[in-house]
Amino acid sequence: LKRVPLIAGNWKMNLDHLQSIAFVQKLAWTLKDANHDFGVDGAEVAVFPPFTDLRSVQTLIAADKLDVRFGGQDLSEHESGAYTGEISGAFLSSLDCRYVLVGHSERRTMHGETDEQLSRKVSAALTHGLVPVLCVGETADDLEQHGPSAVPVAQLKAGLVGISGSPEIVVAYEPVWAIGSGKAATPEQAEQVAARLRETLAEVLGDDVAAATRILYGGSVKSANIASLMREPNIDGALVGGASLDVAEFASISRFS
Ligand code: G2H
Repeated sequence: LKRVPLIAGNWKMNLDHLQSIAFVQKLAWTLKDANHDFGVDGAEVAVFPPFTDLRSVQTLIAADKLDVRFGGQDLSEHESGAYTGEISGAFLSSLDCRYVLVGHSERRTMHGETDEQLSRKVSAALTHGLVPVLCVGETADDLEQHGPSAVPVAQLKAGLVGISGSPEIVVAYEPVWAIGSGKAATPEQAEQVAARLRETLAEVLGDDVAAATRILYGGSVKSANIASLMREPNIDGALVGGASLDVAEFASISRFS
């Protein structure tokens, strides 16, 4: 079974709505110039702008029929109501988001998001037709105490509680020690955990879902390391932070070079 690679740019709290328009326009031109020659197998490209940029990004992508997907960086576990500051899955769907990040380590650590809450966010995303990109990953302490896969596997299992059938989800393995550090995991390290995550998907949701689900690596991905990561059999793309803010660099990553 062939999984279409996904190169996803997590802008975090960068680029306002005007900057986002300029960025997406330039990205589309850069990708077009390369004749859509994305990577070896042709990667899908997605961006995750701040919520306040989503309307601009949606409008531009629709108007210019750009081959770029987009999604939110988070969503509420709730449907609607008195949740000041929250954004629902329905709101994201209504803006044509295809994806939504769930449980990025910055949300887990800075906003205290728990595994229980994240499984409700995964359900909320699926309910609204969004593809959740469930982020998992261990800290340097976890790595020392429990080895490489234990925490990401536990987070994946916990995030899938209450999920059944054959949902489309994406899993992003982001070792916390590699995020924004300039020090990515080696392809071998990333592959070892990705393989365990795929086994876990098979245990929880069955072989077909495990075979179809894309597993991304995230943490200091750049054009200089993407090719070696993409050579690993269980790595189907990347969630890119800092390097996704530079159009040329992000376009280069989307071509795995
Ligand atoms: C991990 C990653 C994007 P960076 O947070 O999700 O960021 O590529 O800057 O390490």
